Amino acid sequence: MPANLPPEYIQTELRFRAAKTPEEKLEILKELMSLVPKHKGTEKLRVELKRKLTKLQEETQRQQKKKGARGPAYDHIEREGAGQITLVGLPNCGKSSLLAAVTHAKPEIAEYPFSTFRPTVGMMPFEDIQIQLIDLPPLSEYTEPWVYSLIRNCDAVALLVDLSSETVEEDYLTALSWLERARIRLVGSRPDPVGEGVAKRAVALGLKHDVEGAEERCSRLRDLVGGEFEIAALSTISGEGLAEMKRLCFRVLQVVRVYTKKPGQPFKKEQPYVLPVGSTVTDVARTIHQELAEKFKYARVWGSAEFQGQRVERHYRVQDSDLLEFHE
Ligand SMILES: Nc1nc2c(ncn2[C@@H]2O[C@H](COP(=O)(O)OP(=O)(O)O)[C@@H](O)[C@H]2O)c(=O)[nH]1
Ligand SMILES: [Mg+2]
Repeated sequence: MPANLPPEYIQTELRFRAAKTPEEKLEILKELMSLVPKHKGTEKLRVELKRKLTKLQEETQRQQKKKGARGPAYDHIEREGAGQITLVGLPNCGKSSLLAAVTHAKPEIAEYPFSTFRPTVGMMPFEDIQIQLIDLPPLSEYTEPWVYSLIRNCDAVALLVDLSSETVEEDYLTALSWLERARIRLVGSRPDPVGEGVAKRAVALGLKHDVEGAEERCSRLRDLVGGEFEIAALSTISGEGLAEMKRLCFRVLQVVRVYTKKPGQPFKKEQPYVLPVGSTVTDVARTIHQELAEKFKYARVWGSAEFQGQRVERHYRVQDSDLLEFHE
């Protein structure tokens, strides 16, 4: 900090740092700029403040536009890939680090406090498909309603628990109770139709498994989760557990991948069709084309059927990794 700044400057800067909204920051920043004497020694500071001003002005304009145009900013994120999973947990449990470790996304580095209050989306490759992950602000008394909207709208929740915390049980229950207050109930891979609010399929993930004592805390967590959800322990620093975490994410989505080929032609591995578990051969045909769904007579299946290339009827349920051939 350059010398010769008036004492009010320090006071005002403290207020600037404590300010919560961009609007508030903008006002204080203008005050701050007026307090800087104009001479050679403060030139760098003035450039820096001007840069912040421009950024804040852009930010407030963007937010106002969003508010005016379509209400709350972030409560819907377009689904991409095989399914959408939200990363949910208490502050500092390692959500953003996980997103950065398994996708190409770069969770925002916060220059201002509010800039961390945004969802970040990344695509996580799993075998031959991609799973969409959404990094969210933490669950706390400050959590904004759009965070819960995103959780309600996603396909499944990854509930993240910090294994470096002495209070894993309490942390886990606190996270659940924040969700409960928002009328979101986490369920295992078989959704239960009873109970209040929205039921969301979930997996539990213990993070920072590399720290001392994490294994012991993880087994305490396993006892508590008690077979309710599947659980994996992982570390973004050592990379252990990441492969298992991806498998669990795929499983919790409850989808199957199906490949197709034309009769008489060799199988060329391409992007699979992704459908809900329980889908039939006819559902697959409909995904390809309505016309095909109407006119095919039977299909041959390689994979789940008893015999390779077995002829199956329209209501045959496909399994993950099945290869299908439609006959008209
Ligand atoms: N030891 C260890 N620290 C981690 C790991 N993942 C994240 N952290 C640290 O935990 C802190 C919080 O991480 P962050 O991803 O920002 O958490 P978030 O607030 O939940 O998004 C940071 O200081 C990270 O460096 C991990 O696997 N092992
Ligand atoms: Mg974060």
